Amino acid sequence: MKKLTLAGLCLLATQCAAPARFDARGVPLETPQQRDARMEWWREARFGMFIHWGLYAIPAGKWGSHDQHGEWIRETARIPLEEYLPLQQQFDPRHYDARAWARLAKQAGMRYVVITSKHHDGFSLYDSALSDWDMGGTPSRRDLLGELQAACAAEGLRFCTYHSIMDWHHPDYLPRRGWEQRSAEGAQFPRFVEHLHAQVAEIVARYQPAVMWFDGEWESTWTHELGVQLYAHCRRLAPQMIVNNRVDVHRGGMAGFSQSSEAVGDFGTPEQEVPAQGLPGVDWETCMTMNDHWGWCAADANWKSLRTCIRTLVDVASKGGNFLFNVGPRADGTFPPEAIERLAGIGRWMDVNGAAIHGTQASPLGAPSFGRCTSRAIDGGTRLYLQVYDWPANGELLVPGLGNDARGAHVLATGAPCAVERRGDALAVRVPAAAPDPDVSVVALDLVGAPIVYAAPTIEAPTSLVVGELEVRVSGGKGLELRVTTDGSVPTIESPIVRQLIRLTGSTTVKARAFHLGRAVSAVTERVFTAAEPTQGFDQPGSTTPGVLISAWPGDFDRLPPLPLAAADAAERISHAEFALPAALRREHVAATFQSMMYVPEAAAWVFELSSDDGSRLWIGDQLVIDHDGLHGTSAKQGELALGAGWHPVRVEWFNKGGGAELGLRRAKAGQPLTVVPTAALRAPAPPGSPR
Ligand code: H79
Repeated sequence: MKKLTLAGLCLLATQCAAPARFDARGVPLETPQQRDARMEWWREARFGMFIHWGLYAIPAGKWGSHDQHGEWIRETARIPLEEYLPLQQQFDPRHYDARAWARLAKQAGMRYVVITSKHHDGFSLYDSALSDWDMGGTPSRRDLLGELQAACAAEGLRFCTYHSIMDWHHPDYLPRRGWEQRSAEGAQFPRFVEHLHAQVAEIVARYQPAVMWFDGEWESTWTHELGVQLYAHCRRLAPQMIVNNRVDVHRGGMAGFSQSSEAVGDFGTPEQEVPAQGLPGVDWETCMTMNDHWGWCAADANWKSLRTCIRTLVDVASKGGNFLFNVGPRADGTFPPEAIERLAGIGRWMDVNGAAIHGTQASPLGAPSFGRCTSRAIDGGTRLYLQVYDWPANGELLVPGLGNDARGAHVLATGAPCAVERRGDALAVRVPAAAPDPDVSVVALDLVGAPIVYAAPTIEAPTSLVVGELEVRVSGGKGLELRVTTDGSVPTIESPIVRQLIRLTGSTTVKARAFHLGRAVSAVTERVFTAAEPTQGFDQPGSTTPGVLISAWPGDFDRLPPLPLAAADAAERISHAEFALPAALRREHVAATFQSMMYVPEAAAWVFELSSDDGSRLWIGDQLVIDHDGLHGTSAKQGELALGAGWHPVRVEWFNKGGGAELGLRRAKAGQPLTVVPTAALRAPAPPGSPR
């Protein structure tokens, strides 16, 4: 028998320890615990550096008379490819010092770095075997990513890459820019997808990025199916790698939140904004520029103040997200001094207050009036980091709406202990007269046990319509008593405590309030439920043609135009199986109505969800059920209506101005999961002129 070497044994052991198992889509299966383990470093990190570096740094934002371009310069200045190509020979990163970059990130308190391996201009910032439009074709041929990867490793930072799906250079990428003369003849998008997969494999093999950050997924050629394949590809290449949600479609524009439960991707990606309530229940990361551009723009002087930088980091952490803060290096490989200054300032703050950011959780109390809050579990209790923007003039920091006893408090910067007293519903922390930091001062407040927060209860039901009977759930903070009324009165200590679901049988106003230790401790939450008589359905659909009749009109609209009801007036008529776009309508500058009779199997409150890019409306009979008009990326809106069993006339209006085109209609009996309306439940009116 051949002797197994040690290396051979290790190989066997890893293969046996992790038998790869995949779901039907080819994505490796993982338990929630395995997912938590994979995400652990990223959740702990909270703060990372985004680096947008590429050929666009050479013009530095200036092209002709305009000096406010950025990494989009090829598009925004409409530069023909042959005029952009020479930049490759001019790229000379002579002062690039990866160790210096990594040190700046480390000293700022950042834990990971995400650099553009390829941006929308298609230029690979590394020597790619799959392209000549790459670093390997520049005079210096330096391995910029390799140097940064090594520097990150030396500083204990995770190295990650950003790779654009949209590609303005690859001949097989589609669509072409509207203004571009470049021929699309012979272009085959599937070949581009192969190229993309191959580049991702190359980057993973060479640089082992901890995160693969995709972008540019919104164009019409990129689909959910392609997203799933690319996600599965990444996770098969590197099972522990984290992949952002822009690998898939439907991220809901700049809000960055995946709209569909089918969507793949490990975290949401709000861009240039902090979601007001965070994104509860999902991992997310806000990415943001330090001035107004991602790529280097010499004339952009609109730098955020140090205070804004620190407060944005604090704000994101208080909502349970990560903050990916951008630097656009200059073409010579140096960071602009304004960026260095801010990184150093953030670092000075993080040296003192980093414990209030790294490894913390969202505020259990929302945003207190004095600023923000993060939290962490400590032995037998909870530490709240009170992040004070407005230092109290009277030396007393009031934390309202807390039921816990305090174990103590101290100023994070100095360790100085602070006395804590109960003051009604609030804990009052005695703090020194002077704020320890001009921008955000942190006070650590230790509580006994898990937070008992005097928040108003929530009242949940799958619908606000009562058809027959409806179950309503009232819930609220741990350790609190929830009392409800159904007669419109304000809940008191005499009102019944909710122990389970409440059953409604007619129009009812439900009011709920939290009580603790015999006293009302929250505002009153109220929700109105309305008894609804289901609209009668027809016994017959009045047509035997399955599906939907679409009538379309060309035009450049910003909102839904008044669309004629009569299909006879349409410029174009299409028969289609469902409320979705046929290939012929995946285009710009068009509006359409989709008409059908829809079968409803059961009298009930029905919930509908209309998703579209751009605007749309759903009518059932003469009821406007969903108004989702306006210019927007793919996003969904819901509405509800009580419908009787039988056939109902349904009309969807839709338009697309530019960019991607999407339309989808899903429905469910209230409380059930939404599904696409099946073709079998649809009968299209016969097109005008056809025999009856
Ligand atoms: O790399 C940086 C930018 O160059 C890139 N993302 C960051 C991280 C970026 N590309 N485009 N944009 C930012 C703004 C584009 C917004 C839109 Fe859309 C694209 C508007 C319509 C299509 C995405 C999809 C947002 C709304 C719908």
